[in-house]
Amino acid sequence: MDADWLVFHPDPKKPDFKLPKGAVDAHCHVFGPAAQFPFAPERKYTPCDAGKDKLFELRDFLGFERNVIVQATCHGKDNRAMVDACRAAGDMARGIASVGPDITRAELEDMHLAGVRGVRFNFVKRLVDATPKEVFLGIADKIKDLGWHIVVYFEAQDLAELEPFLKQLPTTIVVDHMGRPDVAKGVNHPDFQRFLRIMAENENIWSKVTCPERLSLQGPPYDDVVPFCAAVVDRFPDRVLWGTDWPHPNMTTHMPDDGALVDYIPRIARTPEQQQKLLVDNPMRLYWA
Ligand code: 0GY
Repeated sequence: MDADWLVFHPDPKKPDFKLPKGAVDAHCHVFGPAAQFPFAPERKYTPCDAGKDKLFELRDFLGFERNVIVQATCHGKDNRAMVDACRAAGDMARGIASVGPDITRAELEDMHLAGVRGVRFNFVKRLVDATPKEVFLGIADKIKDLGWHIVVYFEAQDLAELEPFLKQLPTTIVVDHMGRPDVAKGVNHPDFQRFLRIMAENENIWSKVTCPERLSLQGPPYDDVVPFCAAVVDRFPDRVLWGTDWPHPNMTTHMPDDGALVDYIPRIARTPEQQQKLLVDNPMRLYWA
């Protein structure tokens, strides 16, 4: 792994917040293990091993029932580690793949059988080389008949330029980490208001209210990110998802305690109704219907 890589928390706390029955960790990854599933040559980082067994252990420890495993960029378009984890979990996991324009229908159907329900389009420059939008549109066309959706990862400064592209996508869209707002600017800044407006105008756009540990300038317990997550949950309670982001790739300041992250949930989804939608009803509708 990279010399400065931060390894996931070895001993997270048991959450005080009791997750509702059937809760889904809707954003997490598996890394390798590299001896079985080598990392991609084009990767921008080399992580520690964080395989499916560790993920399922954490799922059970925190009180989740299901996972949505998102293909991590360190595995490029080689989805074998993610697909293997989905198969091993049986019906308790779904996957999001990264694919190229040459993907065949048979390959997509095979992944569908394993539990894959979407593809990820990544615009974060430190993670991937740029993919032309026409290529993404071609992939969108290939996956839409399977009932899959598209997860998009971008940073706040890119949203204005991406808006017309998002409007062209023919499926449900799930935005990672609220489009990574700059929390120093505050909820009322035009950048975050643009994100809320786009969600209001496009009912096919969902958001993960995830990764306070990435967005926070203050560090734990991430007070500065609460208003952003809460604003999205309050306005769009039927279109939000939550996940741990375990094993937390590319953290540089600190490694979050996954149990403390679970305790963050009632601060951003403040009623039992919001929590039920965020953790159970929404992910079940999108991934298991
Ligand atoms: C995340 C965030 C990051 C990395 C990846 O696939 C990835 O490599 O998603 C990041 O570095 O911001 O969602 O895990």
